[in-house]
Amino acid sequence: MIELRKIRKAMEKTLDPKRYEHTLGVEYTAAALAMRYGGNIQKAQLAGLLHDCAKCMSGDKMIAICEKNHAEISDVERRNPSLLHAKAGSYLAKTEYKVDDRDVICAIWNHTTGRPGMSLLEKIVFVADYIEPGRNKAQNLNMIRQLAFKDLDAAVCQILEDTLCYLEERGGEIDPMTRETLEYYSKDRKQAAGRE
Ligand code: DGI
Ligand code: FE
Ligand code: FE
Repeated sequence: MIELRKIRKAMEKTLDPKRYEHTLGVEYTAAALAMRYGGNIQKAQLAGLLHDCAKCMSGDKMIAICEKNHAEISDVERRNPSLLHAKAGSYLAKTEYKVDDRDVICAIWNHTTGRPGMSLLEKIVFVADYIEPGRNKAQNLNMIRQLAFKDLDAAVCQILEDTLCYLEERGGEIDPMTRETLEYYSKDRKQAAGRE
């Protein structure tokens, strides 16, 4: 396993101080969630540390990294290149930081919109990103922080609902994947409730 200490140093160099603090917050929150749900703690830390590694780049740079790697860039992503920091970051994790673990790469790739059928690690990074202690703006944060340690899928669902609500209020363009993920997790939960 790659040395976490080295990655931490690299992130301190490449990110601005606030983003670096956020990154450390996601690292240890992801570790705590991995403990709670029996996931791989080191992988959670690694994915947490690297999830925003492309965040401080320009939109053009992120587009260039994605094009170089032949990633499809949707129209929504082209209009909102900040969405691409997840995909660009996942390529950087592979090439610059030598991560070869598929699950870690996917957790970085999907950390902004989520995706239907996420692995445990993907859900952990998605949720840790939203609830780490440095976050203070989103509504329902206290509730979601508690929920995250009780029912991870329910937390994923609530985060997506609140994100969509925030984007709708703000007039932000919605990536279809954000909606698909919510549909998947709300359906899943309704079915589970029906079985009880
Ligand atoms: O990179 P972070 O700020 O730590 O967190 P993130 O990668 O989850 O990105 C958060 C931002 O992404 C937040 O402002 C909401 C936005 N976002 C999530 N889903 C969508 C979206 N933005 C747009 N335009 N469309 C989406 O579907
Ligand atoms: Fe991010
Ligand atoms: Fe983040």
